[in-house]
Amino acid sequence: MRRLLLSALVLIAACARTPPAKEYQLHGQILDIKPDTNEVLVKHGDIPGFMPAMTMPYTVGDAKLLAGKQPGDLIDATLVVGETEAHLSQITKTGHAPVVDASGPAITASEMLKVGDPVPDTKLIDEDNAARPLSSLKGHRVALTFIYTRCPQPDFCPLMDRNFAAVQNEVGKTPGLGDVRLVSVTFDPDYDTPAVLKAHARTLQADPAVWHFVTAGKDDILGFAAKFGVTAVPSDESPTVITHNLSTAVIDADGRLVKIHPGNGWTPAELLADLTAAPAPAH
Ligand SMILES: [Cu+2]
Repeated sequence: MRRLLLSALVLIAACARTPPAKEYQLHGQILDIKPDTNEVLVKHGDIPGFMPAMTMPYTVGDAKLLAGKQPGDLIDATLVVGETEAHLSQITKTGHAPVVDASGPAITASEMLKVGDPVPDTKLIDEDNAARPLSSLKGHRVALTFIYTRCPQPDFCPLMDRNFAAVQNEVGKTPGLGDVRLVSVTFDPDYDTPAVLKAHARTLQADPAVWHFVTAGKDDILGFAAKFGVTAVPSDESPTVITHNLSTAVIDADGRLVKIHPGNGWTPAELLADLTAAPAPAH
């Protein structure tokens, strides 16, 4: 669980056009320190305009920032969010308090799916405005990712789209992968209506028999996304820009989680290998 949380949330970035990194102040408590990877797990309050209160691992820009720090330390810190990474640039100890529960207090972690868990059957609506619950895809190996169509950051949602298009093309050429289905879930349901998703699918030359674009009510979507470690909040610079991270999941033919690829570093070849390794559905 801890490993999953760390990996899933390492890549947080403002999905925003402005190249200069943005800085946010956070106040919280250190729950854990991993000096070998320059990571610190922080339980923090709201970061206005960026993310709600949660427990998150952060990378530090300089290992020296962790010197003398201990779990339990109360801190003020500066979070620098660039286009593809985020790190703490400054940490000031302001006090110390007992750590109540270092093993599992994380809001996101407790909600996150573990490998082998059944993926919940959220009421999803596809680009044809038809019900497309995940249970309708039982018997298919599924790759699922999260996007929004207006994402201005080429290495984020548009990269997920390009990767899925590449996976779709390979699936079409590989007889043993004929059951595979792709699902792109929008976390911007206000804008990404079924009609918008349909136009987006056309632009990507998505095969409607293979690749579905789905939405749902906002609460349903955000709750569903959290299970994969995805947070999506409106940015403070523009109502059309959503600050978010990324997560791509492989789900087996029985609807159970096989793997999560956090962030944008995975390749279509890796996803195809995961899909190939998942048991093919029984005929
Ligand atoms: Cu994006």
